[in-house]
Amino acid sequence: GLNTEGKIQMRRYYTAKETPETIQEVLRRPAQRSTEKIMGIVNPIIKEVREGGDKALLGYTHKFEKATSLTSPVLKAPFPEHLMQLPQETIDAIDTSYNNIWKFHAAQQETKPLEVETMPGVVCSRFVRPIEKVGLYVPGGTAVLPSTALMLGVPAKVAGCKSIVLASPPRADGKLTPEVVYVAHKVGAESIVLAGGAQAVAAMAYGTENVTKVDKILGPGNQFVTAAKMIVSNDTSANVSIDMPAGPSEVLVIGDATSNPAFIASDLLSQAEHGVDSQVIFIAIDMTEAQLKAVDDELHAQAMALPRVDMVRGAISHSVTLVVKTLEEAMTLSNEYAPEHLILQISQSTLLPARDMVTNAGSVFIGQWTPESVGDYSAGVNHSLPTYGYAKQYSGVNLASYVKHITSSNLTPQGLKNVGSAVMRLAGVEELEAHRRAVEIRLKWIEQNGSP
Ligand code: HSO
Ligand code: ZN
Repeated sequence: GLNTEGKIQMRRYYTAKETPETIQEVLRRPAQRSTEKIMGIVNPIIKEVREGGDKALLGYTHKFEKATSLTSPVLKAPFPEHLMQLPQETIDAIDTSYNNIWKFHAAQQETKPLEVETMPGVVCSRFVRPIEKVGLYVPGGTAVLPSTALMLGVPAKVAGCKSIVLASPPRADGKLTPEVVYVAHKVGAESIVLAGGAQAVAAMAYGTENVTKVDKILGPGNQFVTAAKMIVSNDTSANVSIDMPAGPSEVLVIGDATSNPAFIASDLLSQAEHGVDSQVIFIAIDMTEAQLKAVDDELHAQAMALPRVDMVRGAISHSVTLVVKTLEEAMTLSNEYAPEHLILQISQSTLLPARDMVTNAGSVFIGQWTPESVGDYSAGVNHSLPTYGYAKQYSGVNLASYVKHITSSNLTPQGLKNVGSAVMRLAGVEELEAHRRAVEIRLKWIEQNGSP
């Protein structure tokens, strides 16, 4: 249960002493609130915003954000200077992060179209085009997240999206944190939707008088935001897609006898402070009782000194330490868990072999000098990552999240001769006679007139 006063400590299991079923059970993510209940709340909100437009959207912002002085739900670029007044140190930090994120995502660009001649005269190619309009959801709630605005906005700009719409719930005074406005300005956002939750998602999916309807919605959020993203992406009349399902943040740290206990504890806590439903896992490879205790002691001592110790208590109450014998065993467990973040703090010579053994993870942090925080803010990698085991099938947000790949084919008469018989045969098998004849009519033409 929730550890409200005593020692802040993770439960510890020794895999050699437990059944695989028990280990699987302790690695289960905390249950999410039932989707049916959430859908019951979210569906009417979506309907209201879809039908009532700006007025309905503003109504929800007055109600949920208590921002009753707000008179328009949208702020259009250029954003007024006074809304992004910041200390120079903050500007510098945002600029440094912006530049690194830009470099890493720009390097993901495919510069020339892929072209393959599959048979003589049959040329297939693939080229990239940006998604025209994207909606970026930046959560409010217990923390202000300009870093999320960067992680979503910079690749959108690199990709060349024409319209970037940013949505974020305003404070009770109706304003957005100036850091987020500054980032919106830097990435060239055309507008900021001053709303949060399902209502913001609905506004971007269907459009309102002042909110631009977008083609894709990206960004993390609470269960209401996630449910809304799922609903609108399933509504063909909205014609909108989403990045991925999102759940609470999580980290899995792998350590061994060479790790620094204080560093390990600090990484576990940096994820645990995100929220009471976050989960952190520590896998210890062949560590002694004294070393395990050192990590526990550090975790408690560092946690007690944190402003968000209450969040940490909640997260740690459903977090565990697993003690294993080998790196192979640690990697097997990690791959099965498929963590959003995987931190490797193991002996230098095993770091790269371990990375090569990763099959499922959102983002990997290698070595003791690489805390997850650097990736959360400034290293250049994206922090919008698959959670809740979805790292098994989803990538984190990256440049490809903002583009479509379009293919083309281009045949010569000889190409059609080369591939035509296969097409006609298969069209025959499928009894789609018009398909077959579209080839036949051309081959006959060539036969009669000769190759042009
Ligand atoms: N660790 C979070 C991202 C974040 N951290 C934002 C700090 N700010 C994603 O799992
Ligand atoms: Zn974080």
